[in-house]
Amino acid sequence: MVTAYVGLGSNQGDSPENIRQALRKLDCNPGVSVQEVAGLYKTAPVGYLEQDWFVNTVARIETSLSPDGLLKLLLTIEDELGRVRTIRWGPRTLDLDLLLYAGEVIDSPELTVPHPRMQERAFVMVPLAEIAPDLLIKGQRAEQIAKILKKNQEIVGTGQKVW
Ligand code: A4P
Ligand code: MG
Repeated sequence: MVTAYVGLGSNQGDSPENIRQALRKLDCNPGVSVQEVAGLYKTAPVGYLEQDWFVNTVARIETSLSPDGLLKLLLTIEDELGRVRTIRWGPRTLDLDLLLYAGEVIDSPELTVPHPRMQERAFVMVPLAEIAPDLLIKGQRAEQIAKILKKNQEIVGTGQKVW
């Protein structure tokens, strides 16, 4: 078993419910156990701006799946929860990103880990810092990165927990 972190985001449909269902599906897989999930955050869209705010959170899991196996599971859950891919960075019922996998560095055509944009994004780093403040990302503490990003990206903690 190794530790991995998964980012969850939604800005279509019942976003908290989409995230709750995604976590349930993840935990139901025999190769995955959900350990801890940050609260839900409302976040301004990044990248493609003409869309609603997102609901985001981050989960820590234990897994016996390989990185590719885990990515496949994430893509399957996205499909099951009705995600239709249209615009890159555009609206989605559910987006699951593999952020970190056991401290591994992976660079294949299908999978890049650590997720290449995570340390620039408050919607990833703020919930990540809530459950893993001391985690080091390129030598810097998650909490420190989150504190800086929070200053110029809009993010509101709701205090709502779905796990
Ligand atoms: N892929 C490669 N590495 C990974 C990884 N570490 N985790 C590949 C997940 N997928 C990875 O992803 C396209 C392909 O990336 C996958 O098939 C997989 O093989 P996608 O989810 O279909 O495309 P996308 O999400 O539209 O694009 P991308 O570049 O992954 O976007 P991001 O970085 O996921 O950003 N604003 C707010 N506030 N909150 C959000 O959650 N999300 C996005 C999406 C943009 N703006 C946002 C939010
Ligand atoms: Mg994605």
